[in-house]
Amino acid sequence: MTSRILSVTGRQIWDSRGRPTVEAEVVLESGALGRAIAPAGASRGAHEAIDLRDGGEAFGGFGVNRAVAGIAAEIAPALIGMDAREQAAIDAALCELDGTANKARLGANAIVAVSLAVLHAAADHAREPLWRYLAGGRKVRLPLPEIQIFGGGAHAGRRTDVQDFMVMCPKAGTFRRALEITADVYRAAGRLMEARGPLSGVADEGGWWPDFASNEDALDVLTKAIEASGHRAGEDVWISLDIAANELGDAAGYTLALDDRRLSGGEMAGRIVEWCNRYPILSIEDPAGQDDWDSVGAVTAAVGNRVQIIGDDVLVTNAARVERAAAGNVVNAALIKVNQVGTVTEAKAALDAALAQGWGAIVSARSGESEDVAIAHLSTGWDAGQLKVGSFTRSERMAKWNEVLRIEEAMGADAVYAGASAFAAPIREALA
Ligand code: 2PG
Ligand code: MG
Repeated sequence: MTSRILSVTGRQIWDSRGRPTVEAEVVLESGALGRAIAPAGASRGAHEAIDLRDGGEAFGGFGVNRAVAGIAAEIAPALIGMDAREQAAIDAALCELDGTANKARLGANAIVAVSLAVLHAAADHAREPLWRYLAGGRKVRLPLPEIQIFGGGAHAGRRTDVQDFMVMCPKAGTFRRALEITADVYRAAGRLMEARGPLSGVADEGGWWPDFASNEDALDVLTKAIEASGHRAGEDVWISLDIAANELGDAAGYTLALDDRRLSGGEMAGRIVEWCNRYPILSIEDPAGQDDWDSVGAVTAAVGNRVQIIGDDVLVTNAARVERAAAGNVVNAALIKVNQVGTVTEAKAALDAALAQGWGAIVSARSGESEDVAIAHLSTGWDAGQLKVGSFTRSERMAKWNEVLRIEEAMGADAVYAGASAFAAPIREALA
C-alpha cells in the first residue's frame, strides 16, 4: 500500500486559550494517519505568516470556519494523490496554492496544520515515532528545555514588561533531571510570591502571574527562588528572558511601563546588558523590536560571548532573515516556530540556516497551544538542541515535556542530553 494521500480533512477545535483553532487530518492509501493542530501566538511579529480568522462577533472574531473550508475546497483536492514522504513537494504545493507571500489567503493556520499532519502521516506510514523518522538514522540529542516560571507582557495583562521569565539547566546531565530541578524552582517561586504577596494568578503559558514593582524586582525574586529551591543560581540553574521587545516599541523608543521609563534603542540595549551583568542570565530573546537590528546587535556585541541572544519576532523562522541577521552578527540563536512561517519545510530551512551559522536553535511553542506534541519530536528529531514550551504546569505544556521524557526512555542507553552543547561555541566554552 502506498504513501499517497487519500484524504485531507480540516475541523475547528479549541486551543488552550479557549479560542478556535484548526485541526487537520491526513489519511494515506496505506491507512497511515497524521493529525496536527495549529497553535497561535499573542505577541506576533509583523513579518509572520498570517492566520485566517472569520472576524465578526462570534468567538471574538477568532473563528476558523473559513480556514477549514479552504482545506476542503482547495487544499484537499490539490494534495490528494501526492506522496506524503515528499514533504518539500507538498509544502511547495501549499505555498503555490495560497499564492501570497504571507499565506494570508488560505491562512497559515490551515496550512501549518496540513503540513504537520502530512509529516505525521509519513512517519506513521514508516511505522516510526516522528522524532525517529526525522532523525533518519542520525544520532540526535534530547533538547535543553527553557521553562517559564513567571509570565508577563502580552500573556499576563502586561503586569511586567518582560514577557517570559524562564530557567535553563544546561548542566543537569539528563533531560529528566532538568525537569526535576525546574519543578523545584517553579514551586519555590510560587511559595516565595505567595509569602511576599505579589501573586496575581497564572499567565497564558502557566507561569506565575506576578504583580511586581519593577522588572528588576521580578529578576530578584526569580534569583531568590532558584536559591530557595536548593539549587545554585548561575551554577545549576540560569535565567532566560524573552523580552518580546516588539510589544514595547521600536527603534524610535521603548516603554518599560513598570519601571516608568521611556528608552531609546541604545538605552534599551544598555538596560538589558546591565541585567546580564547583575543577574545569572544565560539567554535573552528579542531584546529589541523586530526591525531594530542595531539595538539587538548591540546586545549581542556586548554579551553574546557568554549570553545566548535569540531572534524570535526578529527572525520569524525565515531562512532569508536568518542569513541577513548572520551577516550583521545580530543574534547568535534562532527561535523556530513552524506556524510563524507556515510549513514544515520552510521551518526546517530556517533551522538549518541557523545551525549552519553555528548558532543555537530553539524549537518553540506558541502562547496559544493544544494537546499536540509535535514540537517535542521536531526539536529532538531535527537535533535542534533546545525546546521552549512555556511553564511547568497546564497540560498543553506538560504534554510536550512528558513526550520528551518518553523519547528519552525510548532512546535508552543512547540518550544524550544536549545541555550546554546546544549553545553557540563561545557560550558553550564560557560554561565549560
Ligand atoms: C514568544 C511566544 C512564546 P507568542 O514570544 O516566544 O512565549 O509567545 O506565541 O505569544 O508569540
Ligand atoms: Mg518570543
